[in-house]
Amino acid sequence: MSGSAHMPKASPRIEYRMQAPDASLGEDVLFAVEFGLDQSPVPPRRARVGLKPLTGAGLIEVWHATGPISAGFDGPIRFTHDPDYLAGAIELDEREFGGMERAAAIAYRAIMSFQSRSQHPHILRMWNYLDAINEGGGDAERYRVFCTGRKSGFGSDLATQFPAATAIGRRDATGRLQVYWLAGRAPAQPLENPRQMSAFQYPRRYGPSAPMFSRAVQLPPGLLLISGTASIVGHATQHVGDVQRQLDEIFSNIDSLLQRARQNDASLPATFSHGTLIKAYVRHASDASLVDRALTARLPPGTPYLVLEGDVCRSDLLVELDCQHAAG
Ligand code: 3EB
Repeated sequence: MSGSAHMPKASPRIEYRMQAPDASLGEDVLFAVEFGLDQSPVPPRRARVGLKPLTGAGLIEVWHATGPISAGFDGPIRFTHDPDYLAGAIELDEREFGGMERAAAIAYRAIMSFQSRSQHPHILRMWNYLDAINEGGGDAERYRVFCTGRKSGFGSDLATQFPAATAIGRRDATGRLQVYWLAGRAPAQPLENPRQMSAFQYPRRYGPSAPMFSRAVQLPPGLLLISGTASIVGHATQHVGDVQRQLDEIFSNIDSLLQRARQNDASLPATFSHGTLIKAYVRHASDASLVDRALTARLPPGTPYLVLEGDVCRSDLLVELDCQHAAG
């Protein structure tokens, strides 16, 4: 853990805000993420996730800055930072790198090299969006190939101090690998879920290279960034073919992580609250209304959330949830 000299003054404040895509961002914004199939150029300080919003169209995810921001480039990486945090993004066309494995390895090697030279060296949370994630059988499945490239690009520096992460598939036949991330001047506390095997220890049957991520990272005080969470207990998929039960299992998994995190930080609410940001990914658009009902029942009235049409990394998983849980 960091000494107090390195503790950030504030956790990054993240919100979902309804905003026209062409409206400019204030100087108090570190980075923003928009969602949709729009093809127009992406303005600076932004990423666009090419998944269709089934609920929450027009919401953008705003990462507020903790102080003055500055922006730059490092090879294929673009970044902005404030005194405490850094937002980075890289997008590679797999076809220029001879396929998924090498594209992922090169992207992650670039990220690790950049981060090791950065004033904000600690990677906290990463999002990965790739084309046709479930294409290919067995170990040739593109998600597994991505995991191999990512693991090789990560190298051995992180040991088990992995960031929280998400990996979701688009269906746009672009061959575009998109990674964006949040890093900090100070490290966060990685957390594992008592109900789930650590992903980086998954058995061989799920692929030759385990997915290198932590179930959550905790940024005291008052912020928990939870990885994409699916209907997995131990290492096994639960409730194949039943989206309602998969969703209930996900809520149990998230609840378990919240209770685990509250042992370290009692300021975190025990249940979903106004500081909870949920991003749901559904494989089938026809499941969105079921997810809507479940989320509106659990979130305080009026809390914005997103349901995106996206493919989960095991073909038997129908739904996955990203969750950022903040106090206050
Ligand atoms: C799982 O728990 C479901 O490869 O970065 C969730 C979050 C999942 C992140 C990743 C994968 C990733 O294994 C899949």
